[in-house]
Amino acid sequence: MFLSASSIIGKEIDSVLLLISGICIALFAVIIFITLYFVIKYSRERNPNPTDIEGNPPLEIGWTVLSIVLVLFMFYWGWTGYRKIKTEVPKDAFVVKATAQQWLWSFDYENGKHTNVLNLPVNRPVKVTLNSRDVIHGFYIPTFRIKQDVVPGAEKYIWFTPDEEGTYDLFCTQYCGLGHSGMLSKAVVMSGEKFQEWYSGRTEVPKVALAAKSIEVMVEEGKELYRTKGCIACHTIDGTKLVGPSWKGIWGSRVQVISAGEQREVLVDEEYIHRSEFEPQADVVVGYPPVMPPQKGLLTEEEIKAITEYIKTLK
Ligand SMILES: [Cu+2]
Repeated sequence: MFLSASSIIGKEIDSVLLLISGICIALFAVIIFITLYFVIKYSRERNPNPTDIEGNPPLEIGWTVLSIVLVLFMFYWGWTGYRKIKTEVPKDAFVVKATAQQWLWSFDYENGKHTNVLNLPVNRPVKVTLNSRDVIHGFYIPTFRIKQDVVPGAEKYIWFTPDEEGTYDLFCTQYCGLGHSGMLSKAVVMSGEKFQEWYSGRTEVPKVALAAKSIEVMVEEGKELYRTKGCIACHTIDGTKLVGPSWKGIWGSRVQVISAGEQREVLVDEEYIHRSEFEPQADVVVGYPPVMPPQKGLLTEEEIKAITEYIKTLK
């Protein structure tokens, strides 16, 4: 029929919507039918002398009461679902802290895991607490049928139970600045075992192995980080200007930057890329706004190296 929901509450919301739409379509058909019937029955040809129609109390009371009951029934069904979303968070809900900032999402788990995609176990209630580092953002996962504004300084949350495994879109729904349309992420719903394996860290590459990584592996990782860490929202790889300069061909080039109010020329090398990640405001490329969020705490040294290797390949 249409794209079905992938959460328990989502399926309930869909059935309420379907029921209300069904009632509306049925009423519409009845009203149109009766209207046409009277237009024909009382046309001038069939009814040359206008008929004086008196009121009909039983009929009038009947449709008034019936309409009230119908509207209250729809309200009740919608209200109970809404109340569920807003209040009844199950005690055993899995808690994830989501942080929105211009222009990326990050997620913190109770055991210290930190990601840019929302990893979740299937069939377990999840409570996502919502925090903003800057402006108002909107947390929206269409397939779960949930949406909640993320307001700086306010404690907001949303909860749901994903009941189908898969990878789903996660959007920001409040216009939050130049990179808004690129503020995308994913919700990945996995089986309980698969999730536990990831959550307990058994699938992670041990730290010692990192030193031995080949350049090819690092380039691939950099490419992945470019998308998952939100770089893609502001930097293109095809030369197009976006909020920030394109990465195409910058490696080894000389760029004009503003450093502490003064213009100077710098070489794009490892040191410059590192500084641009951790202190983006230190050197701002001429012609671009100083809006990049510092990546300290969001990117590790290894990840910056991987991104640097990736940038080197963008000739
Ligand atoms: Cu946003």
